[in-house]
Amino acid sequence: MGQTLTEKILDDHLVEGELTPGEEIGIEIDQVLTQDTTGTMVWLQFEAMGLDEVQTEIAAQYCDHQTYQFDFKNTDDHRFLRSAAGTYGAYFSRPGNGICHNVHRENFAAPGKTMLGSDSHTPTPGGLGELAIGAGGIDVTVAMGGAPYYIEMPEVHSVRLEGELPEWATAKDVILELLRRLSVKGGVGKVLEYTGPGVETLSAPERMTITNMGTELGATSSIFPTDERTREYLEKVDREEEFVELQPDDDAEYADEIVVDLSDLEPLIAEPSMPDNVVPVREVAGQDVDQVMVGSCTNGAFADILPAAKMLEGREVNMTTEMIVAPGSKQASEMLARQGWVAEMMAAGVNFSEATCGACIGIGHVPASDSVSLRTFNRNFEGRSGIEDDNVYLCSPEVATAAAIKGEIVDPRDLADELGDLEDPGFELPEEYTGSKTDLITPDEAPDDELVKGPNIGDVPIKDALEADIDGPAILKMGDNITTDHIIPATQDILMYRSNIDKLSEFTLSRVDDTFADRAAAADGGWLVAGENYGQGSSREHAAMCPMYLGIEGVLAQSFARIHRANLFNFGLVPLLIDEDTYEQIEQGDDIAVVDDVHEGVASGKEEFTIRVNDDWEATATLDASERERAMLAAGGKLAWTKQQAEGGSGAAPADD
Ligand code: MIC
Ligand code: SF4
Repeated sequence: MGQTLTEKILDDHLVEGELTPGEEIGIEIDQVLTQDTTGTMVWLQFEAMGLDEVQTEIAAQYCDHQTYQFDFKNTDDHRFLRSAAGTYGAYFSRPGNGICHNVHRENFAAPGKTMLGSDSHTPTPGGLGELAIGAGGIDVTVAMGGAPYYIEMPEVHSVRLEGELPEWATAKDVILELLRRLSVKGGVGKVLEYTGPGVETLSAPERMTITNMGTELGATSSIFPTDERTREYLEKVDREEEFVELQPDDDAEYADEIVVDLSDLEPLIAEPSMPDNVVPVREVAGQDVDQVMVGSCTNGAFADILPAAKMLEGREVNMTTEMIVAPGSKQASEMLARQGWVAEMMAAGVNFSEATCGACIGIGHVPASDSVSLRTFNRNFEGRSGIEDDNVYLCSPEVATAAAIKGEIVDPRDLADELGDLEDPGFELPEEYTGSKTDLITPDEAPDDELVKGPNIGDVPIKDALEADIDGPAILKMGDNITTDHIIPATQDILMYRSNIDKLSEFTLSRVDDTFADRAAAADGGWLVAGENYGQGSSREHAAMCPMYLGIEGVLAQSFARIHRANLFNFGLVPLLIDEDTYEQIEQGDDIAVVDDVHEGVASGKEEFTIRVNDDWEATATLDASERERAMLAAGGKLAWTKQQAEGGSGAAPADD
């Protein structure tokens, strides 16, 4: 039987297991990526594991999420990260050089490689045929130490693209259409592999908008085959020699297929406050818009900003709307500046931002109260923009710019009719990517060879081994689709404590219930209870680490998002699945005891545990876990397990060896 492209790359990197969906496989990782807000923990864990040198072909540390450095704590984090990259042998991308996914694709992403990154949008280079997966920091640490990455073999689904995008429809509309059809849970447990004749109509940056936002579907990864369009991009970034032609076999078998006819697409928009609330732009036209932002790792590339610049040539941003452009990389800023587009946009009324994540997580450009913001980003979870009850819409740069011109949401096709001289700017790649490399420090030229830790850099918390009994209150009951932005928000006031778990944990779940952290710390253990897709969104392991630090012992949920589920195992919290009836019956404050010996059950492979609620009724809760996950959980988490293994004689090597 023929292989899918995903299977080919996995086969090439397989060190353990078989490529059967649902089975655990171990794969070799070629590249790792980490960023400032997850990276400090990655390197502290690298140090705690006694590892002394990066083992992957490429490891790159980016400083991108909080580059304004409002507080010495962020600057200290960046200083620590530079020292860690130098000490252990990683590339270091200085604050302001750009968003990790953008800088990585410009400099390192290559067809056929595998990558693990401590950021959920790591799959972006899937648009260049790289199989890239987002993970919690400690998984990245271990992979960087040279050990395989273990993952449940995903199902490979084909997204067959047919036809060609009509005027004013863009790559963003392709992924919004998939979100409309499949929802934020639709990709869980799957790799989405793009196939069909429509593929060749999309350039590599357009493909990367799609693979980037596959994360919002919950997909493990998204990938395109490689072809002349891939070669074209690699040539333009001066890495043509890294081109490899990669296609699935003609008789490859996919678990399922979804067909998208590109020629049927029209400008789409995700309404507040979930990326899958997608409707045609025309349905919400006429809505006043206070703020427009073009940028982020989804639509912040040079070729994404160029259409906005062209649309604004000789025009002005509406008086009642503020427009901000935040390029995804300094290279994009530099090229736009050298070609005169920055001046053109400024003259039209645009404010320019540093190449940073910033506003995407509520750092800078926070919308006004009771206002509407249109963004070309990938997430619009409630409150993420930095203000509660926000109204953030997600759309393409073309739709965003049309709104900036008109001052209200408008389908760009209608605006073109109205203005008479507005043309679809199309999607154009530069002749070559010419930005300077000054801000990317190679391991060879690193100025540091020892760690520099400011006062805000704390220790990595380690949990004790799992106990026999778990008996405690349901400290918080939540609904479906709780995001990691609910669990540990990433706004500036909170983000600056990412390296200081003692302080960070005070903010745990504050967006759901601001009494939670105090109540959890006061209780002697307890549970979190949630509906479907608990922990969707980011890869931040702090969303598991902080509840653990506050004494939470387990999470009862109807289902878990992939990365967060792994993070719960990594930090020793027992993730148990419950059915809808049990979820409905449990009330916040109920006392929940596991009847069985939890430690013994976890270690011995037991799947069904009995929970007794208020000493009154019982239900079954399921632990769906591999042997490796069980061993880790029983030990108290990945770090405790790794240390145990090292003490047991396997040396300083990561336990996954
Ligand atoms: C996000 O988009 O939510 C983030 C901020 O990039 C996170 C990483 C983090 O929380 O540090 C992600 O996507 O993993
Ligand atoms: Fe940065 Fe936003 Fe992309 Fe996350 S989604 S990496 S915060 S730009």
